[in-house]
Amino acid sequence: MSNIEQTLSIIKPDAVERNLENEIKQVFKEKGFQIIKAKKIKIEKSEAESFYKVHETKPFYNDLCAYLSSGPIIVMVLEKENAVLGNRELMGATNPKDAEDGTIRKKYGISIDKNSVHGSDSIENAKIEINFFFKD
Ligand code: IDP
Ligand code: MG
Repeated sequence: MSNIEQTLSIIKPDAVERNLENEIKQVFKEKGFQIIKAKKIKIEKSEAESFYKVHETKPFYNDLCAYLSSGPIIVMVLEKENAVLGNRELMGATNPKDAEDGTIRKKYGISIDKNSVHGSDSIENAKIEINFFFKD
């Protein structure tokens, strides 16, 4: 049975700054993801705070929001069979040090905060996050 899903992916400021946009998009395409929508934007800190609201009680929340709003990012809607989990697997562990070979964070991530990509963690959150950046 086909189970086509969409998920939200973000290429974070550390990767955009290193001109990795096209290289990372190519990784997604090679793994069978269709890039349905993509735009380069810079968000305000208040928007990052809203996007990452689930983390508001964490000690790293302020730094995280400052970071995501520190420079241009690429927000994308990716589509594929089981896209949400597939993207999480392709991204690798949150801390690049723990990420497996072949994952985006292993290859491009610099540190736990500068880990190059964001990906939705559930189908429910994918819908919320896609709507956050792409309200048509
Ligand atoms: P995820 O991006 O793998 O889903 P989350 O736990 O949702 O990881 O955390 C969101 C983002 O917050 C991470 O991608 C990372 O950049 C940052 N982060 C998570 N844990 C820490 C931490 O312990 N210190 C600093 N930054 C963190
Ligand atoms: Mg997360």
